[in-house]
Amino acid sequence: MTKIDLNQSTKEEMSKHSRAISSVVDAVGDENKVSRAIGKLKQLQIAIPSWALGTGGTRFGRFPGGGEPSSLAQKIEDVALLNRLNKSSSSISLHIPWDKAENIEELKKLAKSLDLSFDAVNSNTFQDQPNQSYSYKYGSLCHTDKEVRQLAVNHNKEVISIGENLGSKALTVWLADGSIFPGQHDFKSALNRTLDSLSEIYSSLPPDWTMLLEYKPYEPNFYSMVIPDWGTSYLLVSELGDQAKTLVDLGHHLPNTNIEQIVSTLLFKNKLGGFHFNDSKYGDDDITVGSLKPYQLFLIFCELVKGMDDDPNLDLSWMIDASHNIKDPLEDLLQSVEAIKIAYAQALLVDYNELAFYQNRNDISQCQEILQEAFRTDVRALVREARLQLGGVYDPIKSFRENKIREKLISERGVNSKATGL
Ligand code: AFD
Ligand code: MN
Ligand code: MN
Repeated sequence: MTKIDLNQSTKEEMSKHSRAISSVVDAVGDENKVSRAIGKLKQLQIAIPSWALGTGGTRFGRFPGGGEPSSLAQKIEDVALLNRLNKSSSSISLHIPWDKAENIEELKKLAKSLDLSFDAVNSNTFQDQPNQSYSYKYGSLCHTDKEVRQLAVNHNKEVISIGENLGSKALTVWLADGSIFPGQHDFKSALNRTLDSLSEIYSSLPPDWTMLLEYKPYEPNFYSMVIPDWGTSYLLVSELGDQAKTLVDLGHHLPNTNIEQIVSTLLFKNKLGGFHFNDSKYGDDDITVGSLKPYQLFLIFCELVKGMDDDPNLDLSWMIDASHNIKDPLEDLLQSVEAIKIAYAQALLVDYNELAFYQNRNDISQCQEILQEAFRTDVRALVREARLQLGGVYDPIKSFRENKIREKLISERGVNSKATGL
């Protein structure tokens, strides 16, 4: 593993930081509220997707940088590096079979030695694996052939048992199933077969597990997806039972969809399972969280803070799902975690009783004033204070660069395969 001795925060940094904290306290006008927010920020840990530690690429090409991980051990080590910097990434979400490993017991020891745990495990029935007995070309859990559906069900059951061995407590199911042409699918029978397959998977869930069911309006199918929207996911997870919940992937909505309202509706029925955080302009762009729509992210967190206030036992899966093409994957992930924490910190500043007071009076301007006052408060010092209290660094990106972590990874692992094109 790459040996990194992190520089400590400088005196200048620390004096700047204490000035910044005092200005937030002045802006908020309530020191207790600020320290409560810092306490909650320390608790929020974001799972890092194993598939985002290297360059993802698109169907038009992949331009990998250097030193990217080429084994699950190296992916675990990369998450540990992130967590040493930000102390907010203490778990990894695996993708099976990409992350299947012979030496799993060794990897469990490695993760434990690095204080990392395993979050949700993701199944993969959107690709055919070598020597696969049946093809997923025309779908998996929805397929017209029972043998294909059974293969996909068995794969999900295998993923659950791998996850159990790792201490994971959730299975994420995202289906690429759908149709490209009108007439290809009978919508109702495809949905019914999918529910039937999911029920068999659900029946093998350990009692303390959750099935997280994603939805997506298009891609890789372009005319219809079997689970295209939150309503279909909600319909399915409601049929399956209490251990099935909907997973909201921010990039899985058509442009201008009101995601914060979906989050609130799912919370209303206790069917919000968690998130795949990312950002996007038009489609499932999987780019850095908060890089385009920070206000949307803040509004989502406002619903979450209200939801957590209503139900202190609300237990969600907080995960990133991103694919990096032109930025350093580790820098991108550091920025994404920071953006999530900033949105959370801003949402913690809103006085929801005051907001309700003005909502009940239909004083819409004042409602907006309350929200935008919080959104316009620079809370980075709170996020930094929470990180420093946990033993993280003053500035993760700066520290990543000053300590030449990428250069060290390149010298240890070499420059990865050349850029690929069509
Ligand atoms: C793709 C899918 C979906 C899934 C992820 C990991 O759109 O978001 O969760 O891959 O399998 O982004
Ligand atoms: Mn996703
Ligand atoms: Mn996606």
